[in-house]
Amino acid sequence: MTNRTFTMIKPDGVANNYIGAILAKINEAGFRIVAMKYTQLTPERAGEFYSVHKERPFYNDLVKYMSSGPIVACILEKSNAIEDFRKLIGATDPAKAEKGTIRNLYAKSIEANAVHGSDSDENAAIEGNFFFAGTERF
Ligand code: 3AN
Repeated sequence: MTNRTFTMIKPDGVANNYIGAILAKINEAGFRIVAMKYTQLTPERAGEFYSVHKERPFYNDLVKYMSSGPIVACILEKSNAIEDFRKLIGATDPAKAEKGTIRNLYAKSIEANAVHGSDSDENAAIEGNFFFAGTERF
């Protein structure tokens, strides 16, 4: 266990001015921000990030959506980071996300669901490196 996870505030979270509110929730829940970047993905880079979903029917729309506006990418640190962060953000579909979770509070739809959270230590490392490898110490 690495005690790290990776998150992205997605284009809807940024466009709706929820960066501050979402980062506050993340800090209040005890996560430390290890690296952070405000940027916009090209369709090619978004496609690469979500390549595990290539065969899913929503892949093309997801790639279009994730490259439609700026995002905030962060590496976060806390004990039990992966599981605790998944709990903090709630279910993929905000209609099913538990009350008080980030997706319950700030997301509008299953696609525009405000935040991403890694699902394993292995993917957290891959996703963190996708944004930060070779650019800074983290
Ligand atoms: P999570 O982000 O909760 O780990 P995944 O990994 O199953 O969920 O899906 C990745 C992303 O794909 C979601 N965050 C969401 O934006 C999009 N997505 C997942 N399921 C659907 C769906 N049924 N329709 C449209 N978009 C979806």
